[in-house]
Amino acid sequence: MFIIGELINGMYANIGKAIKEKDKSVIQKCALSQIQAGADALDVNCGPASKEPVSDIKWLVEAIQEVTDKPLALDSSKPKVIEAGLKAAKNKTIINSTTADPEKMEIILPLAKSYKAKLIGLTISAKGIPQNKDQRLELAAMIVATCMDKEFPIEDLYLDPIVMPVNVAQAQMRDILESIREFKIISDPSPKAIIGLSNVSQGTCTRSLINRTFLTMAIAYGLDAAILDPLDKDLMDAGISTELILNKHIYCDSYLDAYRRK
Ligand code: THG
Repeated sequence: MFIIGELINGMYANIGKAIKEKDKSVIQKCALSQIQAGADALDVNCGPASKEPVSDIKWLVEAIQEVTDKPLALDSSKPKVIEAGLKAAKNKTIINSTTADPEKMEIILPLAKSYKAKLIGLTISAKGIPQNKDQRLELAAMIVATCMDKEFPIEDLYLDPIVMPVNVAQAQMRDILESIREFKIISDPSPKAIIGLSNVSQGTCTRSLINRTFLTMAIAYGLDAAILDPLDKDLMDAGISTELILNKHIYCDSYLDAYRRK
């Protein structure tokens, strides 16, 4: 499982404040603690309150790069913000994200290609978030077809079914899980599947439990990557144990320690 740490997001009060006050040490500590906990990459999102997201993302990328070479997932709906992040980044990047809209893909795909970035494609269109599996798969197929047409490597494409909070969309959880499985058979080579995990538990009072239950299920349905809170140790342990049971790691009595030391 490829883990993208979600905590460098201006939506969190401490990060929003650090961005505003240009306090590098808060960001750098947050980066290092997520990596220490097992993150393979870091999501970078200026948050809804940022008034200057183009300069803020540049500042964030530069601050993070002073302490780590891990890949950065540049998280913005604005192509100009993503481009500023790509320009500032010295290491691997993941564009988070494009939608299935042709106009959006027209702008994002050339950026992904010229910066050799991986790409997250959200199954969302101008009509909004899909309400069932068929709508998700239709948008996923559109994204895959456009990538093929524009010669973007499908192995570098991560499809995201858009996880909704279980307390407002309980009837959609099964569709989301089945979408993950079916994304993988859209084409050969296959696109990968990713989710923003914490969305599932927003507004609930048992967040950690719901997060790790959903992660376990999503991995069983073929999930390749997740944006999540790597500081949640029970969550990380659930992910490692699920992969063990699916025969993705060799077993020993101390497999959790052994996995972390890798
Ligand atoms: N898919 C993709 N990218 C994404 C998402 C996705 N990026 C953003 C988001 N969803 C994933 N990241 C988070 C980060 C935080 C939370 C949820 C998802 C979260 N935050 C607390 C809340 O809203 O309750 C904030 C707590 C606080 O303010 O301290 O839940 O789906 N591709």
